[in-house]
Amino acid sequence: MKLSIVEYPDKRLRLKSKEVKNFDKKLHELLDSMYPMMIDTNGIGLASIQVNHPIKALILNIPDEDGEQPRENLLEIINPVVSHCEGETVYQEGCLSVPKFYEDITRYETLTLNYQDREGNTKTLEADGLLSIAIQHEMDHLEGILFIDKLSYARRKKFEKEYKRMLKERKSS
Ligand code: Y12
Ligand code: CO
Repeated sequence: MKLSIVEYPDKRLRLKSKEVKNFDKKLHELLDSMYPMMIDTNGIGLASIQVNHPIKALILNIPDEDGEQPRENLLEIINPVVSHCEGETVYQEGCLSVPKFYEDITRYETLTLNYQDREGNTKTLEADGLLSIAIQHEMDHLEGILFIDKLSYARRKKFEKEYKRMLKERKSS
């Protein structure tokens, strides 16, 4: 399946993703195509809405202590629901749909996640650190929310100005 990343300010990123009901070949093909796309673009997380498939599916591959992302560490998360979260943490986030921008964002420190795997099996995961942050970032995508929406008014204004300039430069080069 050929995929490309949908980038801000594309309105398709604002759609609310639909629950996955069929755990079929089509879903597996999508997940299988998202993985190389994420790795080739140096990503650690990708929601299917970012490749123009607004369903509640996301993948994560948090780098290990050597900075490697072996495929066996890949998490495929379908229909996620956070059942518990606590604490607060700040991390400089980036997003494949908002290229070249990184901003400090406050998130819950730890969470408990209920989700389904690609076969529809129910799973529970306790997450902290980067995994917890990445889950929250990707789950926001499922609601049409981007990390830049969490910036202060002044920071967002600055971002919009810089982003516009970046797009213009990219177009002319
Ligand atoms: C912590 C914070 C945010 C997340 C969400 C997942 N974010 C990413 O995977 C971001 C990837 C990313 C990759 C980039 O590199 C390339 O595109 C080659 C990048 O650089 C540029 O746009 C130039 C920006 C972001 C998880 C955990
Ligand atoms: Co993102």
